Amino acid sequence: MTHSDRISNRPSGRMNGGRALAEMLRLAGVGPMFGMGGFQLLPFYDALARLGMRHFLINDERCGAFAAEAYARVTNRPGVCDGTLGPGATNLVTGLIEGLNAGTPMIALAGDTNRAHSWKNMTQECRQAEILRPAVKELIRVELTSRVPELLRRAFAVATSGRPGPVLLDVPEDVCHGEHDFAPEDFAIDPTTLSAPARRIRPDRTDIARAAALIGQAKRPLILVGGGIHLSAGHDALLAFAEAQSIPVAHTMSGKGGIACTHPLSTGLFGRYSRIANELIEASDCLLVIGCKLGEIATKRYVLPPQSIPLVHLDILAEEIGRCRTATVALWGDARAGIEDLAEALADEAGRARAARADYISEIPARMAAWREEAAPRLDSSERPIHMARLCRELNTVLPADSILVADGGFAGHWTGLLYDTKLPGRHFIPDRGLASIGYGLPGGIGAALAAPATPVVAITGDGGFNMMLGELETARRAGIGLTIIVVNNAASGYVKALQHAMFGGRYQSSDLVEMDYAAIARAMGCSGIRVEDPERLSTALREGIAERTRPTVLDIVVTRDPSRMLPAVDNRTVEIRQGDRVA
Ligand SMILES: Cc1ncc(C[n+]2csc(CCOP(=O)(O)OP(=O)(O)O)c2C)c(N)n1
Ligand SMILES: [Mg+2]
Repeated sequence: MTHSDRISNRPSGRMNGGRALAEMLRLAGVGPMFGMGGFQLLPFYDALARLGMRHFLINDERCGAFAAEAYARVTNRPGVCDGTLGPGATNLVTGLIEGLNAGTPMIALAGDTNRAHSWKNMTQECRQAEILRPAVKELIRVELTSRVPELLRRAFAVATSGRPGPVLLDVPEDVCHGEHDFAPEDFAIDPTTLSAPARRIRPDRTDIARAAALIGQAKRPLILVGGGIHLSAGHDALLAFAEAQSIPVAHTMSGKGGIACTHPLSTGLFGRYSRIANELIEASDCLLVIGCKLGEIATKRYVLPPQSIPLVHLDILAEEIGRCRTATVALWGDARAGIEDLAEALADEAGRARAARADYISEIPARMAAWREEAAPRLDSSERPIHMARLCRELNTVLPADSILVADGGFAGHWTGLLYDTKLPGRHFIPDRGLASIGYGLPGGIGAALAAPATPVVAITGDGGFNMMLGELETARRAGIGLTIIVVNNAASGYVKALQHAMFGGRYQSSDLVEMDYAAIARAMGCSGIRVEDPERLSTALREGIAERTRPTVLDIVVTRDPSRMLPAVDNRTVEIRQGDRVA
């Protein structure tokens, strides 16, 4: 339904708060929603049924929030999830904080107590608004049924404007069940607030001129791009600018896909794990940081980039600029708008800049080729159990260009962050780096698959993360989605075990998992399941998973059990462990 169809079809008359919530979400054209019911929000559920809106029961509200978060990353439209009073609401916390830290637009509904009985120890009652408030960009308490449309309008505006983020509507039972006489004009929504970025702010012109002067005179400028490029949908502007000025691009895990990893100007991941990007940072004479907080992983615990290198920092959140590294020039604004302004300011210089930097940019493919040669024994390894680098190589070869790879918080994300190559710009790699919880992979894959039904979606997760979320395989099967889930089966909480190996003399405590056959479990749950122990079988298994369009496929990949070889940093030889160091 188009927006104009929706607004010509406004409801009116007497209805309960739950119906008003659903009518507003229908007007906003939201995608599939995720939640688990309870008495407080049942009028909302009933309205969804009557209106024929898509809503998926999940088996843990945390997963509903993760799925909604991933849905939002694929579409830039707010993902919607809900939880009932008390435990339903508190289970949303982890997923909402992922969205808060990653800047993802989301709208969450939480049922709350009937105000006639609040604070009388109602069943499931707790101080949920206080628990949830710091987990969201804004918590809106809905005190009157009549205000439901107005406050949902606000929720969209807050979720998609400035730095996007989650908004929680806390809805008391009596507001949801209570009725009000609505007029058609009550149901209105600003179409500009339905996807991020709702509005664009441009950096100050004087600051743009200063930044342009700095970049213009640089011999070895380098762009460091973070997840903000996706939120701003600035991919075309970034590529045009990088090519016009001959400036290579390095990315964080969230910024992967700012430009395609396969582009000759892409220097890959920088920070804790790097192929060639960290050495290019060290050798740079001007850094342009775009939509990136320069957090712990991006800066290798705040040692990169060196203070001596001039740095231009473009970000939508003014207060993030300079938090971890002093900016020589601060550009406060939208990533795409800021890049466009820099491109314009430097347009007359472009020809001269390209000529001057020809040797510099020709280094990038050469360095990448040298890195590839050095990494070849790992990328091409035929060892059993399977080497993680070999798995990443197979993903690079088999996944079609438009695929989306959702990566879980542990090793799955770090290995693919370093070694997976997106072939197109855009959100083709989705790691949960907002809060880096394990367990995001499967529910995130569900959200991404529902957001892009025609696109191959692969979720990669550790066995520990998968154990946390096993119940959601039932959700994925019920939803009938052709999601491929790769379980990196190392029979361990591997990250913890690897650190215990490296730093505590191999005293392993609570880091082993029992050997499981996740493919057999998947089959028992009515999904497709393939266990892969031989690296030569990887590509066929991946192709089978991608070809299965109506039910999930679990690929149970048996990888190394040797804790000395689990960390990507060990394998790429950038790690130096000293007492007290955080190596991963
Ligand atoms: C909810 C949560 N608990 C704990 C951690 C810390 N942590 C990071 S990776 C990891 C190991 C997870 O094991 P698994 O999912 O099997 O991944 P592996 O490291 O073995 O690849 C842990 C416990 C976390 N990130 N999130
Ligand atoms: Mg594991």
